Amino acid sequence: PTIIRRMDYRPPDWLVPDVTLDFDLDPALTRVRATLSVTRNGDHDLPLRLDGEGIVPLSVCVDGRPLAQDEWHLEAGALIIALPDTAHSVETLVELSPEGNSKLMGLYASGGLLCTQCEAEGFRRITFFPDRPDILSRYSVRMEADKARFPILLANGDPIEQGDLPEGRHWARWNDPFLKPCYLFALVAGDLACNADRFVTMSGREVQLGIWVREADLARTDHAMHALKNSMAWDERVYGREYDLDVFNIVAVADFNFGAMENKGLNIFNSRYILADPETATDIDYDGVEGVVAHEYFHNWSGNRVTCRDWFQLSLKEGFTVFRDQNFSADMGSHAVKRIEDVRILRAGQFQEDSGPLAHPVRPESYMEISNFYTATIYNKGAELIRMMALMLGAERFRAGTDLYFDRHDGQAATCEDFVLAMEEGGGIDLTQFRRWYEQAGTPHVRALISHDPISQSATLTLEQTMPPTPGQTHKQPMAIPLRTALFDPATGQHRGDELLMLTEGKQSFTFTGFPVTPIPSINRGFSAPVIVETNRSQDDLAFLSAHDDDPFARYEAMQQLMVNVLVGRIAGHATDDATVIDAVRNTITDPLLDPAFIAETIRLPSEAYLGDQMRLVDPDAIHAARDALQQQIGAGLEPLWRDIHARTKANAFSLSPAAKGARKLRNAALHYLVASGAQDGPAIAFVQFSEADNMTERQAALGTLANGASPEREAALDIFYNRYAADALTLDKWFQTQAFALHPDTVDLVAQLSTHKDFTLANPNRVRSLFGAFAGNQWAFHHKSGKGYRLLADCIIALDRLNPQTAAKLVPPLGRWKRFEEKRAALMRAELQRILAQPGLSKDVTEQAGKSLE
Ligand code: HT7
Ligand code: ZN
Repeated sequence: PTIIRRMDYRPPDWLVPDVTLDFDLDPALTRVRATLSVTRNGDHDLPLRLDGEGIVPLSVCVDGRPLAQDEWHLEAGALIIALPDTAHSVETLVELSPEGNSKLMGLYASGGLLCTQCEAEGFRRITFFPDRPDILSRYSVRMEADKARFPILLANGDPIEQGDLPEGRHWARWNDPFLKPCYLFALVAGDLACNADRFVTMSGREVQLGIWVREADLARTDHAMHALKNSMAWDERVYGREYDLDVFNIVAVADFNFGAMENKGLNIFNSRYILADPETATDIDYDGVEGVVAHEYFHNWSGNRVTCRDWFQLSLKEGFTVFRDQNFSADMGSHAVKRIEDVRILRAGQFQEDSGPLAHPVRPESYMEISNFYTATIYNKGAELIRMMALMLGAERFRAGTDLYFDRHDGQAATCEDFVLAMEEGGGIDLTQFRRWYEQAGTPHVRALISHDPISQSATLTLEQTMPPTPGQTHKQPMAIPLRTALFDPATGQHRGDELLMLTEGKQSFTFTGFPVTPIPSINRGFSAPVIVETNRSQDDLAFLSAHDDDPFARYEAMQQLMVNVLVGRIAGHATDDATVIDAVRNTITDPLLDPAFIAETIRLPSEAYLGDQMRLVDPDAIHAARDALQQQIGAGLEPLWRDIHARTKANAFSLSPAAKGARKLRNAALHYLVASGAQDGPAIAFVQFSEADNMTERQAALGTLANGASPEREAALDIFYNRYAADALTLDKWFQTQAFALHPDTVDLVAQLSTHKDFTLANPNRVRSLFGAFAGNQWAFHHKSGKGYRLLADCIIALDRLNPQTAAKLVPPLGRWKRFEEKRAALMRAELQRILAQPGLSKDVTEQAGKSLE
């Protein structure tokens, strides 16, 4: 397959100012007639090239004249036409089979609906078009379909006209007045019910809001609607950005390759990020709905009004939009807890990516298949880059920078460099060195050493940065790293203020006077930079910070580091000071001033995967044993407290208030430790919670706790859960996921059995992710020393690749971590990657991921 390089970017040869699309919709056979006004861009005589994939033209007309067969040809799927003048009208006709489209890209059928997914390169599967994000066009769309099966016809922009046709058919026309790239095109046809509402913008315009779902799901859409209205108000308040069309529609579909899609005026969602009620959705699901609704809405400015010049600039819209949705969610709930959650996600996904064979810069230099670059690096690390710029600038200057960016590039396809320039000019800052964050892959390590001179009563903090090599980048330049720091006086428990230290050189020292004793440094407060900090702080220092740090993230971090040190020590066979950890947990859970949600986050043991990331060679069995033992000790050591917390956090009735959510989180953590303690009645208590809960947050947590063990309650609860929810796909996903995630010695065999269960299907990406995505994230089970786990995942990838290469490719990275495992496991993992690569007809998506994973 061809490699696309950033440096090869050239402006388009032809532009397409106007597009008219005519769809004759039918699941088996849809006809698409496209009329493009094309204009020559610059002085050249190059032909018009319209991308196409899996389509052939039934007819081609130029300026109304049908072309003969020798007046056009196909080249790697693209339609090539030589055109004499500077402006023409080009019309093509193609036929598609939406119900035969298992890739879920282009126009496809899902649960009786017809819908589209065009980002990144799906539009070329619908019609011939220059499928690149720097072609901005005005669209007019006419749809025609059977009225009984598809009573609702939606597209981008505003509805213009509609009418009935003979033989039970009907039609509708939608026009989108805004220039947009074709990846934002969308249509939906189906039998849908609407949760309708309205929003009045800051300039007084009324917008009709609609969330469209199957009739039976209507009652589960209120949270999404609430999130949408909050997002609209937040973007006005925080960024001064107002919505611009008369309607904003969201449609939920069951089969979707991703979370959601920000098509102009017609967002299409994976139903898992729209539907929520207490019976079936956990608090995490509710937060997911809120965050993704906001994310897609915020794209209207960061992505749609200002889009990307090419796909190397993907983080321009994704990193910025994640940063915006993270801040929105923090404003809607707890800033401290949201930051902890976001950092946990970053470390689990992005840090791991950055240290493996698939590491790439936030602005990549090359790709084979762009779908493989919708990564944690582009999204989450990209958001951290924006966060660092916002921190260095301060709120007001950051806003001046974003105002300049939006105003300057409205209606354009821009680059990451354009964003940085706007920050520099609008915010008044020099970001020359900071730009390396876009260029260099890998997570910087910062070694921080505190020393003290009693004579001058000064403390010196020496910071040293190193960047590990990553594929194609062996030598790195020092980064500009903003580190929020405070130095605590151990006697008073106070510090003199938070300072922003800029580490810009390989090694730098910062001296602070007026310290009669060695202070305890609190570094990277708020996780101000996405780096790995290594310090010479003792367990006592960490325990001190876990009790006194006034920065919630740093306080959480101190507790986590305390736990990591004990666990890593145990795994290495050292004697460890477990009492310090147990005391620190006791102090935290008995502190009446702390938010219960924060307590629950802080006392959680680091995951097995995170512990693996701390080791050069991962030993999954030793990690599991050490973590399990510490969990048991914390459980047993504080058993009366867990019982007390579990009892007192029981609510009378369900509420989504932050206090109620925090109580549930802490209650579940307490249950977890109580069961881990080995208390005889642990499983029975979990079973009662499972049976009596009036919400999925408590029910699924109890099920997960039971699934880790071997009690009779385990099977009973799994059976009850299945029988209760077998008919609800999103909830049944939880049944698969809970079992695949279970820290149970038989998980690998159970996942093999579940993959042949009658409710398992490769056709639905949510179901695949709930079983195989969860399993591949279960370090102990997946890395079973027999290699069974690797074979199971590889079998799934091979089978899925024939149906849905994009989703198959997302499952490859766990196999690429072989360098971090002992030779026997590493060889088994490599063998599976080689087996995958040897499959005839393997997709570009999986070829790229598996090929790179072997390097
Ligand atoms: N911008 C959207 C990306 C997306 C996507 C990418 C590849 C294949 C299918 C897809 N569906 C949606 C989602 C977002 O970041 O908002
Ligand atoms: Zn996005």
